[in-house]
Amino acid sequence: MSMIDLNPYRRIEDDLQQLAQYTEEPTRKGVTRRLYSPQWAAAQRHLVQLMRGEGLNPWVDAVGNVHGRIEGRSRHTILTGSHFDTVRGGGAYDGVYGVVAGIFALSQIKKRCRVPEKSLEVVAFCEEEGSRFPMTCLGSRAILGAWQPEEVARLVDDQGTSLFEAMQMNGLDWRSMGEANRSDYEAYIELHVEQGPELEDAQCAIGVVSEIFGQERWLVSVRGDSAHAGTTPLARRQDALVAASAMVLAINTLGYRYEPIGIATVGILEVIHGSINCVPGHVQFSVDFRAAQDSVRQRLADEIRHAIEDEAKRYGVRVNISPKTVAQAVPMHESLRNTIGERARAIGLSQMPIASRAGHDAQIIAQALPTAMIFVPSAQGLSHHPDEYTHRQHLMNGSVVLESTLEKLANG
Ligand code: HGY
Ligand code: MN
Ligand code: MN
Ligand code: MN
Repeated sequence: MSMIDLNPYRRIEDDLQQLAQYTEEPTRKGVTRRLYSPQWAAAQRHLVQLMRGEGLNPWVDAVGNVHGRIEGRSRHTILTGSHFDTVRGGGAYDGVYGVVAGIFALSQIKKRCRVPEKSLEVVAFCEEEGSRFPMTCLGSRAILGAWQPEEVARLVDDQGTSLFEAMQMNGLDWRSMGEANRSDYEAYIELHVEQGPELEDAQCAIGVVSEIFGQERWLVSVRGDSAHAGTTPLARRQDALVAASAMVLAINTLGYRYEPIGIATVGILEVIHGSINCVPGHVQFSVDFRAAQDSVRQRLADEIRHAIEDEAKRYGVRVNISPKTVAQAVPMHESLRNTIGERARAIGLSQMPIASRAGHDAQIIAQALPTAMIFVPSAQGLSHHPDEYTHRQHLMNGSVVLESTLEKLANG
């Protein structure tokens, strides 16, 4: 590292702190920036300014992704970037680190070699988390044309606002969504915080992602019978919450059984019209489950479904399972992985292969283009958490490896 002047890279952390101020819940710790909210729109404008300041001629596409570009001798384009939405109460690094570092990498390359052989582009994807509408990776799906109009037309948030209405409020027209689709991309490199503890535990600077776990999200509705909390004998109840609790525990037991090749989580559980003196009659909960291979995810899905149905029978309640989203497991591109590994080695950084248990835009893009990911350590493995943190040195390390990889891919 000693040969590289890292001083200019320090601003990446400052930029991330500035972006963290665009949050829907300013009184709550952490960052909440869901798709098409006013704070999302403010962050989008900030990113446009940032790219403009670096001479990357930014533009916003038909779904709200922000792009910046260096025109090379050829139109063939190497793409980098990540997303700038967050989960509720998320951190300041997940997603937007890859965007800011990508902008910075392009600006450095532009200063050094005015016209690269291939074009370079950075994209800030509008949405990856699925934290407002029940769909993930809208931004990356849109640039690949990998979305179904019927599916997108049905999306509604928990306030009853449709995706199309939310787009309209941001000056976007869903009828033009197809225009975000591009065919000049040749490869995609995404830099991201690890979001887990492996790199920190191994004291390793750079993770070269080997594969991304596939994941599925379900919504489960449990219907029993609401009743009086004082007068209804326990044995006569059809308590939807007690049944759902048994289901949650069964899903957790399956998670333990599949770890480390699979994992399962209930993240939302809600008593519909619950009240303190009523036996709960209707409960809804989410299931998020993931696996390294699609065949394993399929097996896990069957077992979760069985467990839910078994508990429903035991407690005399009815269940309805609606699958919401699926993303397939994907390996990362071997020669791109090698290039990242070589660049990290040349810079003198330690590295290791690592599987991603988190979902990423790279997971969608890998289905169409050679794709790879670079990870840097997350303090205590925390992510989707207000205390998500990556040390400035790690932020700089990842940026240098990204920049070096992009330059290599653009110039050969
Ligand atoms: O949920 C995920 O894996 C990702 O962080 N969106
Ligand atoms: Mn992310
Ligand atoms: Mn995330
Ligand atoms: Mn069974």
